[in-house]
Amino acid sequence: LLTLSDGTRVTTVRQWERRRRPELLALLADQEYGRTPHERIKVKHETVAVNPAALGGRATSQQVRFTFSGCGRTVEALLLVYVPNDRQGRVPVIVGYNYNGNQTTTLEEDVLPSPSLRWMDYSETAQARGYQQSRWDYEEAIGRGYAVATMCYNDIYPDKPSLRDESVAALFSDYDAEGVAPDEWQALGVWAWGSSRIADYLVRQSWVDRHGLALLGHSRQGKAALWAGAQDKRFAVVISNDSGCGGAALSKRAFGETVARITHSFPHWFCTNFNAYADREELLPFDQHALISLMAPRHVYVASAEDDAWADPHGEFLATGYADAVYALYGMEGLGTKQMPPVHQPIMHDSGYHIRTGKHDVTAYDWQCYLDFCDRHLKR
Ligand code: GTR
Repeated sequence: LLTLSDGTRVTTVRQWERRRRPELLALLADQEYGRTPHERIKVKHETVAVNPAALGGRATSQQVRFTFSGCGRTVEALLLVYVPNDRQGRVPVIVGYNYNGNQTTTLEEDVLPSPSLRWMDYSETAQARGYQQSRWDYEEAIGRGYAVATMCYNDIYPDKPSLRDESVAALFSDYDAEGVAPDEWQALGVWAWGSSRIADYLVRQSWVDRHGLALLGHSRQGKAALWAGAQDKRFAVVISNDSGCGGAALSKRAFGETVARITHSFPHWFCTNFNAYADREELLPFDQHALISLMAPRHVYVASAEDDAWADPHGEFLATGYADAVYALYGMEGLGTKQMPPVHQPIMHDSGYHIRTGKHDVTAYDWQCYLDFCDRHLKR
């Protein structure tokens, strides 16, 4: 982590920030996630619904339509925000994508279905109101003084290779429907970009503490959250829940999901340069601890689940711990141990980690830990 490509040892924050950090960002873009375009496309925001009596009167919900446009086309996305009614001044915000649509994150009747539902062939059950409400502990977050902002990730890039033309990527001027360049961004890169557009909106709201943005992602969205947080320093806390291969887990362990498996099952997630590391992880010029370390001196929290071997909990723990070297440069405290903690014994320093019992999921226990970690770092 602390050796430049020319062999120079990095011993100061200045060298890290001026030389090594940009070098790693460029490597991750070229070889794994693809380049994020510099071009700015048009985004329009319209508040389509406000409910001051949401969550039994404890919150105000706002639903905001984002219309992205470029190259004569548009893509619509819908942001759902819950803001605590009992607040003094600005509040921190937990930002995260949901999987099956905003309407699946809550039982509240007025929450509109996400526009991308029309692309996805979810069963009635999978798109039903409240279907994934257990993953969104709005009550707890609101009670602890946090707003929550969520959008369906499919609104930004519908998660199928065949739907690339319907994604936000197709709005950029160098988009080529016929093929992708080897270092071109694909879904993970586009999802990460979308999180930054949510941040653009939030930091302009009068109720938002712009220094209090936490980005939370589960699984494939845990991967995208780390990549977004690496690029966008407005996210003061980045939380990766069960992100596994291409997220927090070390690729070179090749334990659970491997580069070969993931690039084969999901050819539209990473840039195509990444395919070259299938069964050849040892050739990667970095590993995922590099991605995690790019959050420093901001805060990163990684979580695993005991029955989620596919995501390689031990590899997620080790990668988080290897990033300690960069926190140390800043005089900050990383995990501070190479010994994996037992279940339900979170480590919460400048970076953090826990493993809980149970399967691949986001649970109330995870939210408790994330809010505890945010309390430490976002509440002033
Ligand atoms: C799995 C995939 C994982 C993870 C997961 C998810 O099928 O192998 O990398 O992304 O999906 O996003 O739920």
